[in-house]
Amino acid sequence: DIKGFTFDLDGVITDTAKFHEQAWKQTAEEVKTPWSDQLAADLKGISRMDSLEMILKAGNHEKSYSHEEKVALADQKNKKYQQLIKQLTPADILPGMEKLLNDLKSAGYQMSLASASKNAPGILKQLGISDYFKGIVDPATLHAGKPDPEIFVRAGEILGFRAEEMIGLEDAPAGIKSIKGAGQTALGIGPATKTAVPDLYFDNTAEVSLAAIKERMA
Ligand code: B16
Ligand code: MG
Repeated sequence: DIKGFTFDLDGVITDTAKFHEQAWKQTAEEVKTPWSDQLAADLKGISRMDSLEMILKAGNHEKSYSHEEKVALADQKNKKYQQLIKQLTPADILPGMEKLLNDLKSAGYQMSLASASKNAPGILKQLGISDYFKGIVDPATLHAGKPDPEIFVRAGEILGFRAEEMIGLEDAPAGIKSIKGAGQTALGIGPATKTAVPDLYFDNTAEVSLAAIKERMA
């Protein structure tokens, strides 16, 4: 029996991807990496430092950046990002997601957050939905980011259920791999997740409801 849900944030609960993209684009310009939709898609769910490494690699830079320079570039990106997410309000919750959280809570399910974002606690606050979650994994304490299972294992530990009793929700292939590695049921949202073969699939957040999930699990 399903008892809990482990949620990704960006792309599942709210679309912060557009702000990440806007901020990373500036970094890419600065280090002269050509921007592409593929690069933007590959960065989804990937931690801040790993994202920077991918951008540097995509540019085939002759110059190698020192650790200090990388930290400075990542800090710069985060400042820009934090500036952009100041405008987030409850109206920015993706279609269907507040109803889902509400229905899950009413039905007695427990929820935790498995976001790679160090900005996640602030984002939940701005969206007005912090109280739905029993806890948030602190990504600063992880040894490896998505696709490693660790973050969803930890989100499961917050709830205290067995892996088979939990469903993880993700919009990125790296996240689906992480959920499956943790032994939870992987619910994929959007065509990009198909490459990682989610256990349950929905085209968009509006289609994800407790009723639809129950129907497909039956
Ligand atoms: P931060 P998620 C991820 O969020 C984003 O998809 C990814 O683009 C970002 O680099 C990562 O969080 C780290 O975010 O720089 O705020 O710590 O999809 O795991 O909710
Ligand atoms: Mg995501």
